[in-house]
Amino acid sequence: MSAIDYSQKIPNNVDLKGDKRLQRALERWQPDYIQWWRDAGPTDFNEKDVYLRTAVSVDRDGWAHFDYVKMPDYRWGIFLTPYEGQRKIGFGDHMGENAWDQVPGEYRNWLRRLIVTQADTEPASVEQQRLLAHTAPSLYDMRNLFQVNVEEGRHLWAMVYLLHSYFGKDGREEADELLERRSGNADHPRILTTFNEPCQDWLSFFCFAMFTDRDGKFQLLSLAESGFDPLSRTCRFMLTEEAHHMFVGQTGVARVIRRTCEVMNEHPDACPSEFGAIPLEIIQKYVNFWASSSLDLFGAEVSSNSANFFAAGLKGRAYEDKYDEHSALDQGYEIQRWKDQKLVNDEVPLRNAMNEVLRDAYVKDNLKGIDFWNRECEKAGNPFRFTYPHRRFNRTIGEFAGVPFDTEGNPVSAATWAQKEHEWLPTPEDKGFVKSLMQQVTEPGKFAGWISPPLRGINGQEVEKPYVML
Ligand code: BYC
Ligand code: FE
Ligand code: FE
Repeated sequence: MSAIDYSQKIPNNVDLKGDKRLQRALERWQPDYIQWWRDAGPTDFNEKDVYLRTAVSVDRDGWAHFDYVKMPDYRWGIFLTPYEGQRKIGFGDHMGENAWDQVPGEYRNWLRRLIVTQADTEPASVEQQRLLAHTAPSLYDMRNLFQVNVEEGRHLWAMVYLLHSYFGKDGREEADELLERRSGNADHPRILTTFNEPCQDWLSFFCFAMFTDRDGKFQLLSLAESGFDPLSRTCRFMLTEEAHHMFVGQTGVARVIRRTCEVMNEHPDACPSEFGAIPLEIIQKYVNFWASSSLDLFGAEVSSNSANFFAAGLKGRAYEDKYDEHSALDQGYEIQRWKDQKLVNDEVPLRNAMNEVLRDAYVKDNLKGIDFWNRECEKAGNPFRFTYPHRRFNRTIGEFAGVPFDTEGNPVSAATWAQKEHEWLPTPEDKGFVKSLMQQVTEPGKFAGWISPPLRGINGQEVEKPYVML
């Protein structure tokens, strides 16, 4: 294991001090990053002590250190999983060749674009979540929000390290622009759709962490296969942090469901909204929105970009080792397309379907989370069951973009869509109601009335711990 050098301004296990030019470039970027954090990150909590996990090594069992820290003092560092001898490229046209320690000239632009797109999502999510602490349902939840935020900040660092180290002047320019785009800004938006959507209440935040951070998991898995070794090793370490983000999402929604079921059992003849809980139908609509928006993040079903990335060995499939064959040549993939107002089956070359292959794996992973939520209903004796919307529902990217489908994937007329939309997606009234419940709770161990407490605290601590010192 390579040691983390904490005496440096930028904690790292990449021997930054051995490369003075790079170190200086990153040290010049650092104050701009902190300024961005103060301008666009969590507002008004920068002077508070927060019980946070910091990555201090890449040791499987001891990588995290928990302590109180003020967020701007968080030690955002650069950690790659250790070099484990010469890796071989595991797929595509360069299968079996040595993985690259430098960027191959012919793939420079594609690789930069992939890294910039990945990087852009990280600060975007922090921007989307910047006001949420003001309405946190507990100190436990506020701390989890900040944990996710600082780690997304670290993921930005991870990508900026690659841009600065391997892409010269244009890499440095891209790194600067990452601090200039803003989520939802009409003139200067973030790159991908979902990262420009407002995320202004905690039900949205939990759905985002469940569905959108899970896109992160799958994109990182596919980039972890990359023939560009520094990217692969960076993504591998990012994945260790990502698990907690999805935990926050999945258990967050589960706790909302548990609370609603409890209220419904206490008041079987009333709408739970009368008692300050969120009706299960509204939760389902939020699920429909964030799930469908996040499905767009995999790109078009048929994509020559994805074929090029795979052929070049830049972006593989999640868990590429599990496949028997790694060239993906001379193979087809069965997909559905929307042609002449009809759904038709079509077989496309497998390499062109790589976005869809990754989306398949992602959908499967989400279904486990839906089952987890339905167990909450079952335990409470509530007959309601959550569903995952069909991948054709409410899409804005790819084959089904802009075409009306119901949540089960059946094509519907524009008139039916207009009539039913309010049953499928949150209405302004739903959002208004959810917003009306969002009141900050700051007493340690206390929780807002619309959400149950978690089963346990963070890092073996009690739920009552003052996770944020206000
Ligand atoms: N929004 O050939 P296609 C995370 C564009 S999340 C807007 O299908 P491709 C995180 C596309 O760029 C993980 N535009 O595209 C989560 C292309 O543009 P050009 C983020 C979109 O390239 C929570 C055009 O449409 N990581 O880490 O095969 C919190 C044609 O489409 C969208 C990555 O995304 C969209 N949704 O696939 C914090 C990994 N979809 O060339 C963090 C890196 C497509 O015509 N990115 N377009 O200008 C990629 O691998 C690919 O860029 C994509 C797109 C899979 C996103
Ligand atoms: Fe991330
Ligand atoms: Fe994340």
